[in-house]
Amino acid sequence: MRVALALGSNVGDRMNNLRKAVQILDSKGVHVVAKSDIFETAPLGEVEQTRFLNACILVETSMDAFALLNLVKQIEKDMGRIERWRWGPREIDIDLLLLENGECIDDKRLRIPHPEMHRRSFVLVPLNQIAANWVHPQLRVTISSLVETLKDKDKTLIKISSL
Ligand code: PH2
Ligand code: MG
Ligand code: MG
Repeated sequence: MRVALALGSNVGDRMNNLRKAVQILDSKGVHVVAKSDIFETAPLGEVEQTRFLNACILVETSMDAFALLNLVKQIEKDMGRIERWRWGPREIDIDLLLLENGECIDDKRLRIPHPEMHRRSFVLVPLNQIAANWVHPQLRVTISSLVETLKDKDKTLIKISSL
């Protein structure tokens, strides 16, 4: 199964946090097959907080989506993420976005496609670098056409580095 994941960090060494998450996933047998660039993005949420670094990756795994969810939650914890408020600062956030086969999941622990992904430039812009022709199974449009729907000012994220 191929899965698109979003990575975000705005606490500590943000770039190192993103890279470490990729390394740990790879070491756990979740094969990273594509990586976007790293972008610096304005925080979405109610309170003032540090700017995020965001990126997306595609992984190939034999795990099902729930096993992968358990793994990413464990990695977040092992990397020192502590519970704060919703949309608050985080050392590392790893979100399941889309399954390549178009499967949808609507569970209280996991919703795929990620319910906010189509509105978030910090997800769509990096994802468009590595999965432009993946289709959002509910909206029935490609990632590249979702990027088109963003306002111009949101499309221009600051590219920091490769992942
Ligand atoms: N994640 C959030 C809330 N706000 N803002 C940016 N720029 N990047 C994120 O990854 C992010 C956010 C909750 O997951
Ligand atoms: Mg998130
Ligand atoms: Mg999350």
